[in-house]
Amino acid sequence: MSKNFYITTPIYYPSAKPHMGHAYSSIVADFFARIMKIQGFNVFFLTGTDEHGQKIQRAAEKKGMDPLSFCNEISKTFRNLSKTLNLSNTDFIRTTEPRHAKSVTNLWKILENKDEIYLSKYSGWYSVSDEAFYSEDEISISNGTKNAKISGSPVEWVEEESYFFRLSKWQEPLLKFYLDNPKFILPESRKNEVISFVKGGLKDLSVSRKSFSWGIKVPSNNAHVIYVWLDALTNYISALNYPNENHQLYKEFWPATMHLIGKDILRFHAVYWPAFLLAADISPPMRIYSHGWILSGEEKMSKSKGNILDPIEIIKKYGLDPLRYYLLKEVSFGNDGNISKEKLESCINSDLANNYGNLCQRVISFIEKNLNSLIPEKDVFHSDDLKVLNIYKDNYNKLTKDIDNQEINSYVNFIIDQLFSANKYFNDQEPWKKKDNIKRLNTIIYVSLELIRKISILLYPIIPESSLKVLNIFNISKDKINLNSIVDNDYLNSKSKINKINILFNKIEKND
Ligand code: ME8
Repeated sequence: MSKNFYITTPIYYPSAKPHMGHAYSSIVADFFARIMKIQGFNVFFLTGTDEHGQKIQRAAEKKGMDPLSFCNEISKTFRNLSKTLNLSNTDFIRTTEPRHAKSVTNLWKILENKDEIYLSKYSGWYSVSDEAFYSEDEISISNGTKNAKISGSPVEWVEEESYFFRLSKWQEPLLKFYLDNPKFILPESRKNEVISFVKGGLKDLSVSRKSFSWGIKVPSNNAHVIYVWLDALTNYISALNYPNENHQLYKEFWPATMHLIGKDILRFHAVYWPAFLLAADISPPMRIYSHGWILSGEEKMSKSKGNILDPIEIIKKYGLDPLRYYLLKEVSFGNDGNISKEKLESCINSDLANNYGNLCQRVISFIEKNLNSLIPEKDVFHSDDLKVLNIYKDNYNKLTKDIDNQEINSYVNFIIDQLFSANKYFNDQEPWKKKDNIKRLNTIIYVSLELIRKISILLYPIIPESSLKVLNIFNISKDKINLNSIVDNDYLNSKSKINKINILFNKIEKND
């Protein structure tokens, strides 16, 4: 298996400020980037902003700004959000950068030279909000307005000269590609959705617009701008220096291991993107994972619906790691999830403060009081010790399989079970009653420390800042974290001093 891992988030439209849905995709991608990193993978993690198209042009006009100044401003809020979310991204791409334009123009030329693109006329429905073309049967009428059934966004009639990509020609090759690569689209339910869409017949796709100018020009005909989705999808290779296919980044990281996206943009990623790439003789990515929506009440949270939750406000009130933990634990990955203050507070109080925080505090303060802050020397392990310690080794393969299959909830549940079992172990073993049997007392404390170390490593991709605070008591820094070390039962050096730790999570009082 290749030791390179390339993960991407969608590049977000800077038509308005980021919201919880964007934060969710980015946090999940960061989880995968970090967990692969601590398995020794060479990780490239890309995020960014998608800045061309009619939607952005209109949003800028509304503000009385030129599109680039408008994008400069809002793209910055997305870049700042990446920092606020503590993302470990390697790069942040903007589609208004020259490196990207070069890549898109090159891909266009290849497609045109291969006769995959031809000039004709488009007449049909277009949603500016989705930046998508819809056929008559994909439209419904409600309250006198015509909307796209799939997203509910309004559509308008467009009639203009346009270049077309021969998508229809790729129907059979795509179906074969899905068959040959059964895990290309996950979860399974989404794969079936895509396959039936493609089986339903593909029409050639309009890939240029003439009625506005904010975009990358068609190289052979400057009256046209390249369709924003063909432009945007190419970001995944422009960040690797495509068209320079000999560039180290391109050689190491393409095809991408996983494009993580929301289910709203599945068709673009699972149908159009592999078709463009196959047509240009470029390998498609290995996986498209399309997660569900973060709902506000029963509805999708979105800018156009005006029901957005501001991640910055939540982080200010509760802290980043609690939000990360909450989103990764409580949203059933792949499905829609509701976000509620009550559930977030219960995660903080029960799991983080009571379960993890307490375990660390109790064991550490016991060592400070009784063992001069030194990691004790262990004696032979009893069966009670081995039972709690070996579970990590016994489940290691299952855990890495969960990760490879994006079974986030199963991974988190394993950690929660181990937190309970570590707390129970400490309670049941009662080290405070073993002061006349120092060898046993030392062993119990050594085991408890090993459990804290193992759990903190597993928690690192979820709550990196808090986990590092705990690992710091053993002088384990970020670069030294290795997932595989959770199988060791005697990793810690006896006699070395443990560092101090402050309270990790404050409990939320009911009337806060
Ligand atoms: O579609 N719940 O950008 P976008 C969960 N520029 N995730 C959500 C969400 C919600 N309520 N709302 C948004 C675009 N997202 C294009 C992408 S990629 C080449 C171009 C997340 O700003 C989710 O990942 O509308 C969704 O797919 C993405 O943000 C859409 O972001």
